[in-house]
Amino acid sequence: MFAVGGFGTAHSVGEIADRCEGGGGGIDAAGEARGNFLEEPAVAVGILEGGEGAGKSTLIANLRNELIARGCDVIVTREPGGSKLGDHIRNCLLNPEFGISFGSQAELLLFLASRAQHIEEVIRPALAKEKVVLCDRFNDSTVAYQGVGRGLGFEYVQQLCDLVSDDIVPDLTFFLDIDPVLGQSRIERQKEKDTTSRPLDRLEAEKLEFHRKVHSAFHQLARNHPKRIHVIDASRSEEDVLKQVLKVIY
Ligand code: T5A
Repeated sequence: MFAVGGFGTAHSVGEIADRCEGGGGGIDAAGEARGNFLEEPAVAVGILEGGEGAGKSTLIANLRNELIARGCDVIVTREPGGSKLGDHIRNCLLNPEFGISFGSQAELLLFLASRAQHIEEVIRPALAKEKVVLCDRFNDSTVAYQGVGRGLGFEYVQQLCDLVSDDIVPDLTFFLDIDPVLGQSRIERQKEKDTTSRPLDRLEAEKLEFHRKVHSAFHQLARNHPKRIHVIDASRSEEDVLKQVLKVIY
């Protein structure tokens, strides 16, 4: 989750749960939603990170429903994208049919441009309205994919991310940990089932070696930020993945 209340202050997991359950909110033993969740002025943003096919989109939909059922005012957003400009940048970055090649530095700066706009247009206003923001990917993806996958440098990319995201500091991040081969096989299965689905995007189409580097970078990030980043075993069932995440939040 992103900073709650004053940005840039890291909040403990317990604090987020308290805030969400403050004022008697939450789900009681009979499964009923109780009272107002965010009684105190409090906002949180949860980040989901991980490799391809880890199940972020699936989890974010399930988590959103769960938080709404518990009385949270939730918005779901993603990167790259989340804003009109961001969606254009997303298309340019990921759509292989876009047909323009660019170097790693330009790729990095486009991801960061999308983030800057997303923060200004979506995240800050949502935080100001005391919403819970669930975001599919954020800074850690940039460090893992561009810093390590593309080889631009872990520290260098981390510093640029910090500059762009300024005082927006996640409280909680869930790294959906999955072996890249299993992630890839999920995507292939999905494509076999839905023949109208989009072709592999530019990053998905990278070689296994690239995805292995990205995967190990996420592990490095989790070791560097053990309080913020929670490693979730994403090879488990959808229900089990959601349970692991809820156990951290509540
Ligand atoms: N990127 C992004 C960068 O390089 N730098 C950056 O700074 C940022 C922000 C974004 C791409 O951009 C890169 C990373 C990415 O390559 P994206 O679409 O946002 O692209 O991210 P993807 O990882 O490509 O998203 P996917 O939709 O492919 O994967 P998800 O969301 O992780 O997985 P999901 O939920 O769609 O599930 C995939 C399949 O698996 C099944 C689902 O039903 C689906 O069929 N599934 C499960 N099966 C079994 N058990 C489970 N627990 C399952 N959960 C889901």
